[in-house]
Amino acid sequence: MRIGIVCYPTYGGSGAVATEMGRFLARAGHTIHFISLARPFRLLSDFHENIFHHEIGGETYPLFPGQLYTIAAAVKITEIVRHAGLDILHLHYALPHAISAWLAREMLGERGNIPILTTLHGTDITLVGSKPSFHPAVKLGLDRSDRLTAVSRWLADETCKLFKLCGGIDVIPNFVDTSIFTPERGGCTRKHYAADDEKILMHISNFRPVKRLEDVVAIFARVNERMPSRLLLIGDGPDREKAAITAEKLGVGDRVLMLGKQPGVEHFLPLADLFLLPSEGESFGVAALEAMACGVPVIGVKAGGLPEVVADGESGALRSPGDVEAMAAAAVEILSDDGKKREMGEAGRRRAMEKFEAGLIVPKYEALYREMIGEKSGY
Ligand code: GMT
Repeated sequence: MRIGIVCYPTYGGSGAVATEMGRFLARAGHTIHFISLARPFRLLSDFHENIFHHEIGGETYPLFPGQLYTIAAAVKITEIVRHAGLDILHLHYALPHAISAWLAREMLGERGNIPILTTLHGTDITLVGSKPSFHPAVKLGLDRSDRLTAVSRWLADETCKLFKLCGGIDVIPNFVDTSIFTPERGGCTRKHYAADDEKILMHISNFRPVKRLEDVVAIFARVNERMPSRLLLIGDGPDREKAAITAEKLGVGDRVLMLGKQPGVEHFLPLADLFLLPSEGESFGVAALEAMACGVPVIGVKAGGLPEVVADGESGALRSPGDVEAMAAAAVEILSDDGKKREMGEAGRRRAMEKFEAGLIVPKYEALYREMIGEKSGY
C-alpha cells in the first residue's frame, strides 16, 4: 500500500507512534509518505528506501496572524495524494489534521474519495479539541473521517461524551518495539549520571503543564530525603524553568540533571530505577510503556488511560493526580526492596511484550487500511 501519514514532527507520543508505525510498515514492504512540518524527530537519522518525507510549507505574510498551518497541510496533502498516488491517508491527532484532510478532499475532486483514517491521541479531543473555539471544527473533521481509532478505551469514552460520537471508534492501543526498548544497558553509562549507591529516577516528556513537572520534582525530593538519588529529566517545554526553580527551592537543584531533548530515549531508560509520570491525566502514556519495555517500574496516576497501560501494583504504582505524598511513598517502597523492584520491572516488560508489542498492534492498522480501501472499491 502507498500510505500517507500526517503527524506532528515534534517531541511527543503521537509523533513517536506515527513514526514507529511508518517504519514498521515500510519494513513490511509498504511505501510510506510522511507529511509534517519537519522531519519527525524519531526519523532524523534514519534511512529507508520506502520512506519519504514531505514538508508542509510555512508561508507567512505580514497581514496573517501566524502561519496558516491548517491550509498549508491541506495543500500538501492534496499534492502528495495526487503525485504519490496514495491509497490511504492516516492522520495522527485530529486537530487540525482531520480538518486539513477534509479541505484536501474538497480540493481533490474525484481523488477526494481516498479513505481517511484519523487516530485520536488525547488532547486533540480533551484539553484542546473540546475548547469552544475548536469544538465544532474538530467535530466536522471527525465526522468527515471514514474511520476513527482511539489509543485507549478511556479516550474512546471521552470522545463519546465530548463529541457525541459513541459508536464506531476502534480502540487500537499504542505500541512499543520491544527489540529496541530493552532492559539491557544501551549507549549510556550509569556512572556518568549517578554514583553506585544512588537511585536514578527518570521523567521524559514535552514539559507541558499537563505533565505536572513540579510534582515530578517534589516526588523526587521526598525520595531523595530517604535515599540518595538523582533525577534525570529528558525533554523540554514550557515548564522547564518552573521545574528548575522548584528543584532549587526544595534543595535538590544539584541532584536534578536536565538532559534536554534526546532522540534515542531507549539508551537512557534502562539506567532508571523508577520512571515518574504524575500527569494530570494521560490518554495513554507512551513514555510509561517504553519504560516498562525497558524493565523499569512506573509511578503514575490513576487517571485517563494510564491504568490501561500500567497495571497498578504489578508493573508500577498509580495514585491520584496531585497526591505527591502517596506517589513518593510508593516510590520509596519499591526502591527499598530490590526483589520487588525487579519483579515489577519484569512484569512491566512482560506486559509490554504480551499486550503492546509493535508486531501485534501495527498489523491491526494494516488490516483496517485494507478494509477501508476495500470499502472504497470505486476508488
Ligand atoms: O497532547 C499532548 O500534549 C501531546 C500528545 C502527543 O502528541 O504526544 O500526547 C497524547 O498522545 C500520546 C500518544 O498517543 C499519548 O501517549 C499521551 O498520553 C497523550 N497526552 C495526553 O493525553 C496528555
